[in-house]
Amino acid sequence: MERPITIAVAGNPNSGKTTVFNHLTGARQHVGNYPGVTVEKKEGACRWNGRDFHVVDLPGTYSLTARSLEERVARNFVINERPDVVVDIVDASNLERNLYLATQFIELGVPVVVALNMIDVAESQGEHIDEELLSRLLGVPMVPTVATKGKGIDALLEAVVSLVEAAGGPEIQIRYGPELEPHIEELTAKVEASGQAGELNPRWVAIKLLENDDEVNTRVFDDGDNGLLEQVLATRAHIEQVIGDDTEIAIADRRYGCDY
Ligand code: BGO
Repeated sequence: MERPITIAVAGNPNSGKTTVFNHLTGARQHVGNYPGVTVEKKEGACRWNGRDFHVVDLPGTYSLTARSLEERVARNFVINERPDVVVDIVDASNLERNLYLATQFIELGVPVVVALNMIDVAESQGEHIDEELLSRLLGVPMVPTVATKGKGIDALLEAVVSLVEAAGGPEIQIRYGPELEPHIEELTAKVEASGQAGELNPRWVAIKLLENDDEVNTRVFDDGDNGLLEQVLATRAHIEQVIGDDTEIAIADRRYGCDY
């Protein structure tokens, strides 16, 4: 028998995540806590088109910077439990803000399907979203949904199954423009050579080090001095001097797709 496909349902608060989760799992769900923390963990199951799915509802987050408990829980689940697919529920009527989280899953290198939820709201505001173009630009499947009506949920599961069968992660890399890219690439090579990334994507680790991410700092630097720390500090200082902004802000701005 084929093993169930594990889906982690992610998204900004109020994107319709719970509505999608309920549609997928119906009454087949139970509530517990993520290990060691008082963050509620909803899990459920569904069967569709002859396949079984294990569905985990991640805490609603705007980002994966691991600054809040919810972000840490969502990020660690994806990194440590390695769900087959992250289904990122995006509020299509508030696309720019919601795609910020999607870019971070893409950067993590995990298989992602984006649900363009609340497409009814976007359309009622006169917006037309070209999901094929958006899908090509971000390198991940995009499925329009109206979760309250169950519209697009079958197509969402179909996209999940296709992705699992193709065993594919995102096809593109989020790029950070000519000022930051050379530094990210140089640091990525150093992270790779150091062997400190473990099973993580070295480019993701390099970006997180530049962002001064506490958890990644601990993971990489607690093993003693491996030469990376000096490089990270020097790169950060250089970026701040050239761009005139904090490195973390410079990275976030470019992730939002400002024109650089
Ligand atoms: C209320 N379309 C529309 N129009 N609404 C949607 C869609 C969609 O595709 N998907 C979800 N909603 P959650 P998080 C509500 O609860 O799933 C609505 O935080 C109300 N409640 O019904 O909770 C959904 O889990 C009173 O709306 O989001 C919900 O991500 C009046 O979006 C809201 C109006 O969905 C958030 C709406 C008492």
